[in-house]
Amino acid sequence: MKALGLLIVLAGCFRGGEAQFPRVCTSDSVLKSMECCPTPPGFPEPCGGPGRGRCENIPDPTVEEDIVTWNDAYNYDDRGRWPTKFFNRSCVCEGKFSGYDCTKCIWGYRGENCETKQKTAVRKNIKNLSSDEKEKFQRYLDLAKNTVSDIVFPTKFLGIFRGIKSKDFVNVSVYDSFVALHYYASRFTMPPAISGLCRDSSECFFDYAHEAVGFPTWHRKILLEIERAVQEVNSDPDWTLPYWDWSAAEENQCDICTNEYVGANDEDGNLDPGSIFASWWTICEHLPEWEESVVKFRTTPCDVSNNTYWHLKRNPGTQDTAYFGESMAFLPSAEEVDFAMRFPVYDTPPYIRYSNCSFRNLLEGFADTSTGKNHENGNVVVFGAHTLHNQVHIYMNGTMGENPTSPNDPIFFLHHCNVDRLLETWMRLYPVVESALPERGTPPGHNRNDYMVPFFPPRSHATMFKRSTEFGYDYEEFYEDPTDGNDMGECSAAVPDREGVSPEAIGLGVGIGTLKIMQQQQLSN
Ligand SMILES: *[C@@H]1O[C@H](CO)[C@@H](O)[C@H](O)[C@H]1NC(C)=O
Ligand SMILES: *[C@@H]1O[C@H](CO)[C@@H](O)[C@H](O)[C@H]1NC(C)=O
Ligand SMILES: *[C@@H]1O[C@H](CO)[C@@H](O)[C@H](O)[C@H]1NC(C)=O
Ligand SMILES: *[C@@H]1O[C@H](CO)[C@@H](O)[C@H](O)[C@H]1NC(C)=O
Ligand SMILES: CC(=O)N[C@H]1CO[C@H](CO)[C@@H](O)[C@@H]1O
Ligand SMILES: CC(=O)N[C@H]1CO[C@H](CO)[C@@H](O)[C@@H]1O
Ligand SMILES: [Cu+2]
Repeated sequence: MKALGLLIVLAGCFRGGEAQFPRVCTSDSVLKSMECCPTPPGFPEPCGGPGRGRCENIPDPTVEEDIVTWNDAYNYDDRGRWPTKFFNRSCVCEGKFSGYDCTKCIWGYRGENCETKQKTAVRKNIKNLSSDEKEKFQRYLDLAKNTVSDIVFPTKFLGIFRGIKSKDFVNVSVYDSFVALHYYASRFTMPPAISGLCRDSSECFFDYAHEAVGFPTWHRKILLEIERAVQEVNSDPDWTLPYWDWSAAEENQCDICTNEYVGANDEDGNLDPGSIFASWWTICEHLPEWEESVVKFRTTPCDVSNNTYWHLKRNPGTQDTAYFGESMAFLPSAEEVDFAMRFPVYDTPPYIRYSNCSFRNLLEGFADTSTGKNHENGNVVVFGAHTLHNQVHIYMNGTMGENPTSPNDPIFFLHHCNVDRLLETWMRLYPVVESALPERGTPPGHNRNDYMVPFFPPRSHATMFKRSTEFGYDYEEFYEDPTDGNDMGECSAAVPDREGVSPEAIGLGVGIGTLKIMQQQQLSN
């Protein structure tokens, strides 16, 4: 196994995009000041100065009534009221500039002054890549895996004690910075002393990227960030992340689990030495908190620089079906995707994994693709309870199966690129209005204007809820119009009239048709 010391350091060449935390902002004096407004190299002023960027106070968008409901999370968890536990000032860039010190361009623009609109980038089906492009995909990711990032991560929680120090932050590679980012956003359990305050188990953990309404927007952001990072590390601004259309895979089995793509594996789930990914280490796996508990909760961050112990595991199709259900031996089908696509309502209260008749919850995979409803029973895994996005993770039976650390496997980004393509398909079928995202009442970090944890400088979910072309990218192909079928399972009675209802007229953070569905739910409750 390689250690971080062996990483290729590109003489300070690589400069991260928008993630926690720029190394330059983790000196003791900067941490103490709570102001992360670096002066970019060659510029006289923080954030580049007039015309490029300025240092401003970070507003706290937290809805007060939510704090009452989720008090312990907002107060204990460092991620609550993100990022104000760490920084209260950051760069606000002007014009088309972006990044933590305003030295980058917003998506879709490039050039010295970021004024050149680039041609829309097209994310391709990985099965359609030329052999040259396939080789590049592997080589580019591998270089990102072996280059030090200028983004660092804390190995501690501030917790109720304050005062995190420079020495509590560690280096990671560019690729691993995205694993670490995802890990940091994922499920943390409250320590027993504090979890005593939770009303039920669903309130005793907090996940800023999953199991709630912010899942698609959060993952759209991480894809854009890693795509940009891979481009920069490899000096190829035209590279795009491919997607893997798992619903089109032959016999619903992994058709890219070969050395041509992400690597073949043996029967123990180890990658074939002929794959470049066989040499990849993984971080944050097999922590004691996971091994001890079926639900694999954790209470502490991990040392993301510790990369000497574990490597990738993948064993598609061999999942324990007695526990997870028969469907976990297969990838989700195109019919199931079509089913989800018929749901015009983006999300439904309470905007979590128990939401019924919600496009978001179907896509994320906590709703049954024949009924449209969640049918879990607390933390007990129910057969068939995991579909679409979740099913792909579990099916892989390995590193991908543990949600917090799943991005260790490069197939994660191909999978999520496809999930984003499904989101984009939905966005082209139904009106994309900000009011589809709830303004309040979600778990911490998932409201429309909440900042996505732990991206930095802060950026809300609402800013990601736009068509992909607004971010300068598009997909090679979309799903066919699924509106030709009309089966919506147990939600069918609520099939909305697609004509003539303006989402604005409905108001209250819901899209077309929601009103009827909500009325229907009230009737059936
Ligand atoms: C930001 O935090 C610093 C350090 O605690 C404090 O001195 C300063 O007043 C804060 N600024 C704002 C705008 O809250
Ligand atoms: C982290 O990486 C930077 C840049 O390569 C280096 O200057 C610094 O010494 C590293 N820190 C640690 C703790 O290894
Ligand atoms: C790295 O992680 C392994 C496995 O969890 C652990 O045994 C080891 O003590 C860790 N090393 C350090 C330096 O923390
Ligand atoms: C979702 O539907 C299931 C099955 O009908 C029901 O038990 C559950 O209470 C519903 N959940 C919500 C949040 O309404
Ligand atoms: C645009 C294009 O060539 N699309 C093809 C990509 O590969 C899939 C699956 O192999 C084909 O179905 C598409 O036609
Ligand atoms: C890594 C992993 O999840 N391995 C599991 C794969 O599936 C078998 C059962 O089919 C389990 O025993 C392994 O633990
Ligand atoms: Cu995720």
